[in-house]
Amino acid sequence: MRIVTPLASFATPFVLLSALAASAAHAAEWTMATPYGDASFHTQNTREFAEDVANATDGELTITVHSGGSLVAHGEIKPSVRRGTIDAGEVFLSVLSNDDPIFEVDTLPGVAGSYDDAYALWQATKPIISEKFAAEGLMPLYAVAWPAQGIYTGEALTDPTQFEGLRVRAPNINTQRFVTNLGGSPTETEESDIPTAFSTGRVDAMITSSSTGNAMTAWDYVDYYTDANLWLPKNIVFINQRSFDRLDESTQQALLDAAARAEERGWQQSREDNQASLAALEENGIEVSTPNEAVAAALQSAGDTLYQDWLSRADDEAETVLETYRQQRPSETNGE
Ligand code: PCA
Repeated sequence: MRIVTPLASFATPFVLLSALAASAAHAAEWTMATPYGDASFHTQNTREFAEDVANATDGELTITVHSGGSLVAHGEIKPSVRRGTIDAGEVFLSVLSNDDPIFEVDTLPGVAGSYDDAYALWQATKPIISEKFAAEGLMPLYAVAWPAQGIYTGEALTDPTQFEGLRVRAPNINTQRFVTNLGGSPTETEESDIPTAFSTGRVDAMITSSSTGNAMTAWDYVDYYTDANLWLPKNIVFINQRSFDRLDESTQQALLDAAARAEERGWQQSREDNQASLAALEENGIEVSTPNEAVAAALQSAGDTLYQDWLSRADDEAETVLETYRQQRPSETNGE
């Protein structure tokens, strides 16, 4: 309540200042963690999202993005957002596969091998993924695909027997299983640890995208990229539901609108970054090719095993969602 005094004219600057202080105290300052470095288009998109939110809310909500796993390690991001230690996080969705097999639906071969299909898969699985997040007090904001995954090697990959004993860096458990199915020896390695893994000789090869190969200057360690179009896995950005509930309605809406823009921008950036990164790999001396018949057959068979393995773990709801997606996916309906 404002107390009117005869000294009101003197009090005016004070009242103004307190009003400012009150609105500053009311403004929300969020902390967000992502495991990916600043060279990744995902991180660039996320930073743009944070700026967009600050502008759209006139500073009522600011999000400070800590990249490269600098604040919270990848495996701790979801638990930290759940606890509310941080408000927002970004993770490689499929690293959550131990929580539920549905989270690795985008790292299965033969399910979605193009951007259009990958986007349709996200639309089809979003409700069930959101439901699982909600059960933990989390709210997904947006998800963006990486370019298709391929294989970086020191030698030209011409014969599937080359996988035997090959130490391959993989970004998640499913890719590790895939490497094992091929006869290789997988190691789960974070993006930020890729240079050390190669320079200390812990790995000889890696599975990732054109974008990550480019961002991590793969040409320092390997000479060949087999663009195998394995799958297009996603990153997901999510927040603590209680943090969201504390915002006023217009700030909530501004956040959701900025998230929708970030999702649209991110998928476009992914397509563009894929092209730019493939060119950058070649410019820096990496030979880019597609798998020959023998390698393709081995990838197919390793992938089939991976898929059967997933089916044996997934629940009925996940299988039903996947079946519905399969019937509606763009490559099915437009005859690609
Ligand atoms: N880059 C991330 C995830 C998938 C990708 O293309 C990585 O390799 O860690």
